[in-house]
Amino acid sequence: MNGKKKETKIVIFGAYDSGKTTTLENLCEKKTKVEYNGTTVALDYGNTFVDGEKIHLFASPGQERFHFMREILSNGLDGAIVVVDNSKGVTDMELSIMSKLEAKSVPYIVFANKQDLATNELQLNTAAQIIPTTATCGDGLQEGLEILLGQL
Ligand SMILES: Nc1nc2c(ncn2[C@@H]2O[C@H](COP(=O)(O)OP(=O)(O)O)[C@@H](O)[C@H]2O)c(=O)[nH]1
Ligand SMILES: [Mg+2]
Repeated sequence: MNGKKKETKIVIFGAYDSGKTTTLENLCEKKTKVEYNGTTVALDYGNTFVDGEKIHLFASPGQERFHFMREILSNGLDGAIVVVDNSKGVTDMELSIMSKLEAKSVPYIVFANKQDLATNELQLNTAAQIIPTTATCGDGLQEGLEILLGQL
């Protein structure tokens, strides 16, 4: 131990348009986006402090062609948030990310986002907790992050 305070790396996964960038922007005070025509091309980054601990948040691009970027972002992550657009339901890509996280024993939480538009409760065959969120107004985000941090 070098006496430095621990810093935590959280990666936000999810399909294209599920609300990852909006989630990150609402959780963080300082942020950087790499976008082209309004969509994330490389990554979003932001950080925040929870109970004095610095939390680094990265959001990955959802499209399949950015698979390599998700791999890079996943190096050394402490925990993950999977943002699902619950007005559309879970995608195969999100199910595959959840099974990879489980295989690597990475703690994660699912944000059932766009709750303002959703008509059903998100049902998943997972031990992970599912938190209803509305990223555009911030509902559920901070609570969800704190629940995840409590599991690390
Ligand atoms: N109604 C509603 N729209 C949302 C919510 N979260 C995100 N959006 C919208 O969904 C679109 C995609 O969001 P974005 O964060 O860019 O998705 P990303 O591709 O996962 O980064 C944007 O138009 C957001 O304003 C939500 O909770 N409710
Ligand atoms: Mg984005």
